[in-house]
Amino acid sequence: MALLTPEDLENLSSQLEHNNEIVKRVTGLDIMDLCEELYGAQPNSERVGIIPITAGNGIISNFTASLLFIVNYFGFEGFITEHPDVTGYYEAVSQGADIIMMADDHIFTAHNLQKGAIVSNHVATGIIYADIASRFLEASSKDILVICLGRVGYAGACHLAEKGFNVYACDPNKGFLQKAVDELGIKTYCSDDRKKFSMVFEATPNADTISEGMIEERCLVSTPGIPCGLPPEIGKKYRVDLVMEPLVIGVASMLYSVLRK
Ligand code: 2YH
Repeated sequence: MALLTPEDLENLSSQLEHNNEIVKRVTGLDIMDLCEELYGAQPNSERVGIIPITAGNGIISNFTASLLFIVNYFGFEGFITEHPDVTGYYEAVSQGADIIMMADDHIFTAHNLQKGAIVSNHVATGIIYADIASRFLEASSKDILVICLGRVGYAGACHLAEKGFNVYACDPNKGFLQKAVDELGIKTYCSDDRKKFSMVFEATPNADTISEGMIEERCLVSTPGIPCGLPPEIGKKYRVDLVMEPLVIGVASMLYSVLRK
């Protein structure tokens, strides 16, 4: 997954509002209710310590402030540590954090120190975006397309297979595809099949991964990918409902995910 940029994090609040409306319209649940249902848990005054991390490419301006906004929006208490890195970790735990959130260039994690639950942003993001796609009220069948089986896509495909959906997947990496076929029992999607989907979970970091041949009119595309895999002209022509947002939905999934063991 690409490193977030400060520009990705602009207008987080309006992006959240916009996506919340779409999620509610297409699934019947808003993001908060969907998280509660997905994980069977609710926040109970947990304190979230958010630690800036300087490793690798270093601090992304707005990143920890955006996390604090999200933590508060979903009803958790939160604070950003004054110091980064190990000193920040010591500070967070000393100040009574129940949940630690921090990210370097490779992993963004939430760790519930009370419950011993830990999750990566890749897995939590995959699960929630796949789950949103699978809840499409207007779905024409239980067939669902997963585009890309990297860390995000695989986690989502696994969740969908466990939920009993007919999961079809494509990935240019044949090894990834075979692994998912063997481990999850999913089917490979081939454009020659001329099969079209009403539910699509797109998990690539690339633009233009969705073509006309893949989708039904008025389908739902759920994607955390930056840039968006759905070309705008196809989205318009097929009147696609698009759920796509850079941070909030994945972080909500992380927070609720670590509320249970
Ligand atoms: O954006 C990222 C990475 N792509 C990992 C995310 C995995 N989905 N990391 C954010 C780095 C934040 C920085 N270290 C900070 O400001 O603390």
